[in-house]
Amino acid sequence: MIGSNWRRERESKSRCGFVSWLIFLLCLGFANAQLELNDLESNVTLGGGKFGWPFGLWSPKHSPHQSLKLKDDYRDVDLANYGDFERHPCRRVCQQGQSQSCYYQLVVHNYRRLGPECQRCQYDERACAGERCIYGDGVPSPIMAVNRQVPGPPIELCENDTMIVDVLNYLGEATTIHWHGIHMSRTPELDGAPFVTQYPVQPGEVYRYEFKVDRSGSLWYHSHVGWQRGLGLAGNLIVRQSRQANLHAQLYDYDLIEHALMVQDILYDYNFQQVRNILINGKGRNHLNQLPDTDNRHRYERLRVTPGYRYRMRVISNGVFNCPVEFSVEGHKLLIISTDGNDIEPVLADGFFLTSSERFDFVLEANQYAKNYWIRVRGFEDCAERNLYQGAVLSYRGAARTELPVGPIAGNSRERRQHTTEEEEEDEPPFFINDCRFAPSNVSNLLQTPAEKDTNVGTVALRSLEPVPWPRYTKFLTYYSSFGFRMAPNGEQLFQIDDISYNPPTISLLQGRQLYKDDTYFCNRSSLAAQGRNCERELCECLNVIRLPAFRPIEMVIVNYMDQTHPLHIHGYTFRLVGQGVLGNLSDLRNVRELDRRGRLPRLSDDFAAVAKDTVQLPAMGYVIVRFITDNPGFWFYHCHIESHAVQGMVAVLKVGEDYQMKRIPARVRC
Ligand SMILES: *[C@@H]1O[C@H](CO)[C@@H](O)[C@H](O)[C@H]1NC(C)=O
Ligand SMILES: *[C@@H]1O[C@H](CO)[C@@H](O)[C@H](O)[C@H]1NC(C)=O
Ligand SMILES: *[C@@H]1O[C@H](CO)[C@@H](O)[C@H](O)[C@H]1NC(C)=O
Ligand SMILES: *[C@@H]1O[C@H](CO)[C@@H](O)[C@H](O)[C@H]1NC(C)=O
Ligand SMILES: *[C@@H]1O[C@H](CO)[C@@H](O)[C@H](O)[C@H]1NC(C)=O
Ligand SMILES: [Cu+2]
Repeated sequence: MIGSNWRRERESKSRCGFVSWLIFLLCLGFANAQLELNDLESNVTLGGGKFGWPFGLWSPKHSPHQSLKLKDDYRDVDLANYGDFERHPCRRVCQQGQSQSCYYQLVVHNYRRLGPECQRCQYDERACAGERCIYGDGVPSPIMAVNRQVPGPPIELCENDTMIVDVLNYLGEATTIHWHGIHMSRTPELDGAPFVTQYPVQPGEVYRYEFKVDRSGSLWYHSHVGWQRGLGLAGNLIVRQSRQANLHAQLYDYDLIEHALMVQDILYDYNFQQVRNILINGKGRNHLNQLPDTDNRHRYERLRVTPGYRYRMRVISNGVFNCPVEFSVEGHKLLIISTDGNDIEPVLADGFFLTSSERFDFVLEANQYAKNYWIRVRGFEDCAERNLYQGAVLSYRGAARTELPVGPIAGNSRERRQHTTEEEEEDEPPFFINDCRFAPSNVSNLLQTPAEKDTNVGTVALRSLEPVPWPRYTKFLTYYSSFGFRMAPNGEQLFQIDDISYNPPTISLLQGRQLYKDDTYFCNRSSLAAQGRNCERELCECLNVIRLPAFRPIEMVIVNYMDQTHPLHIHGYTFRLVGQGVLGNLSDLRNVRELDRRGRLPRLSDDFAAVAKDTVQLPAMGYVIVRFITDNPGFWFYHCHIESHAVQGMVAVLKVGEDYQMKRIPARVRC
C-alpha cells in the first residue's frame, strides 16, 4: 500500500501548498466538497440500472460541464446507457471526405472483477460471459471500468471525424482522459494531462472532450490520474482511413475490431507493489492455481480466422508495471506494418516486444493447418520475476470452437514454426523486433544491415513509410535529458527526470499560465544549477518544466541511469527515433554531452526514414535520440509510462513556445 499512501501524501502536499491565500481558500472549499462525494463512493457502483439501447443514444445529451448530482442520480438515467459502441454509426467503411460527428458517452466507475454480478457464473458457465460480469482471470479484485467494461469499450471511427465524448465521472475521485496518439494541436486543453492542460474532472461531474481526429492508426484512451489506468480505465481507439489513403490496404483482407488486443499487466486488491497477472482483452489464465494452460476452466480471448484470408491485427499495451512483453503467434509469422499508429515498411518477423503504451499492427495470414493456436504473450523484467505469461486462442474456422490448443502457452516461445515445409526456413533463427536489449550501439550500421536481415533488432531499425518531415541538412537544437532513481532520506523511492522528482502544480499550467509569468514556480536542471543546487547529491523535488522554442527542429538525447528499461512517452507529438543504444557505463551516461561531442552517439541519416513513434523503450544503461519539429505550442507531458514511476515523480513538462504562441484558453483558476 506504500504506493497509494505515497500518492495521497503527495496530493495533499501539493494541492494547497503552492500559490496565494485566495486560492488556498478556494481549495479549502473544494476539499470539503470532495469529502462529501467520497463518502458516496461505495454506492456509485452499479445500481439496478436498465441495460438496453435507447434510441437516440448517439446524440449529445449532456451540456458540456453539467453536474451529475451523484447523490440523487446514480441509480437511474445514465446507467441505462452503459454499453459498447458496436452499433455506433461512426463504425463504418471509411470514405474519402465523408467525415462525421461521433458522440460517445463514457461512464467511468468503480467495479469488481468477479464481483457480485458474476455470482451465477459459479453454477452456470454461460453467466460468466453475461454483460455485467467481468470474469477476468477469475480473481475477485477492484477495478475501474468504462461502461461496465475492462478494458473499456473500443471506439472505432474514421480519420477526420469529430469526436464528442462526455465523460461521466462516477468514481469516488477525480479523473482525466488522455487520448493517446492524438496531438490535440487545435485543442491543447483536451490532452487530459491533469493540472497541465486541464483541471481534473471531479466526482459527479460530466466533462466534454470535443476534437477532430486528424490522424489514423491504433490509438487508445486512458485515465492520466494516479493508478486509474492500472485499475483498468483504458480502451482502444481505432482510427481507420479510406482505402485510397491506406498505403497498406493491399496487404490484408480484414481489419476487425475483435482482432484488436489490449495487453495489460494487472494488480489485485490495490496492492500497487505487485504485478499479479497479464491479461489479453481482460481475459486469461489464472496464475494462482496450478491448472495447466490447457485446462478448460481458464477463459481465454478467442480470435477467429478463416483459412486463406489475411487479417490486420492490432496489439496495444496498457502496461502498468515494468512489464514489457514478447508477442508471438504459434506457427505463424507476423508481417509488422505499423507502430504507435504510424505505418512502417513491412517487416516479416516471429514476433515483437511491446513496452507500456506501444502499439504494433501486423498482418496474420491464416495459411496454416486449420486448428487452434496459441497467441503468446510473455512478460519480461518485473513480469519475468513472477514468471507471468498469457495466452489467447487463434481459432481457425473448421477447428473445434471450444477447444484449446494442445501444448502449453509458454513452452519455448521461440520454437520453430511447426508447419513449414522448406528446409531453409527451418534453419532460420527466430527474428524479433523491438527488443531494446538488441539495440545496436552504432546505428550507422543499420544502413548496411537493415531490419530485413534475420537478426533481432531494436525499434530503431524500423523504417517509416513517410520520409522525415524536415529538409536535408537540417540543424537540430539538442537537449539532453535523463531518467534516474533516488532513495529519499525517509526511504521513499523517487523516480526522476533530470535528477528532479516532479511536483504537480495546483493551477493548471495551460489555463493559468499568466500567473506563471515570472518563472518562479518552474524549475529544471539548469535553473537549479544556476541556484547552486546539485541535484545529483541533494533531493530536488519541484515542477520540472523544460522550455523548447516553438517551430524549431528539436532533438532530445535521453539517457537512462538505471539498470532497468523505461517506456518514455511525449504528449503532443510524434517523434522520429534516430538513435538508440546501450552504453553500459554510468560515468559515460553522466558525461553524455561529452560523448556526443566526440561522435559516440550516431544518428540515422535522413535517407533512412527513421520510425515515427510516440512511445519508445529507453534501454537500461542506454539512450535514445528522438527528433521532432516543435510545431505544436503548449504544455506537454514528457514521462515514463510505467504507472508507479510516473506516480513517483518520473514526469516533466515540455513548455513549447511562449504564451502568445499558444491557443488562448479562458483563464480559470480551480484546484
Ligand atoms: C449505500 O446505500 C445503502 C442503501 O441504499 C445505504 O444503506 C448506505 O448507507 C449507503 N452507503 C453510503 C456510503 O452512502
Ligand atoms: C482527412 O483530411 C486530410 C487533410 O485534409 C486528407 O488528406 C485526408 O484524405 C482526409 N481523410 C479522409 C478519410 O477523408
Ligand atoms: C530552465 O528554467 C529557466 C527558468 O524557468 C528558463 O529560463 C530556462 O529556459 C529553462 N531551461 C530549459 C532548458 O528548459
Ligand atoms: C566507464 O568509462 C570510464 C571512462 O569513460 C572509464 O574510466 C571506466 O573504467 C569505465 N567503467 C567501466 C565499469 O567500464
Ligand atoms: C559506426 O559504423 C560506421 C560504419 O560501420 C563507421 O564508419 C563509424 O565509424 C562507426 N561509428 C562509431 C561511433 O563507432
Ligand atoms: Cu519508468
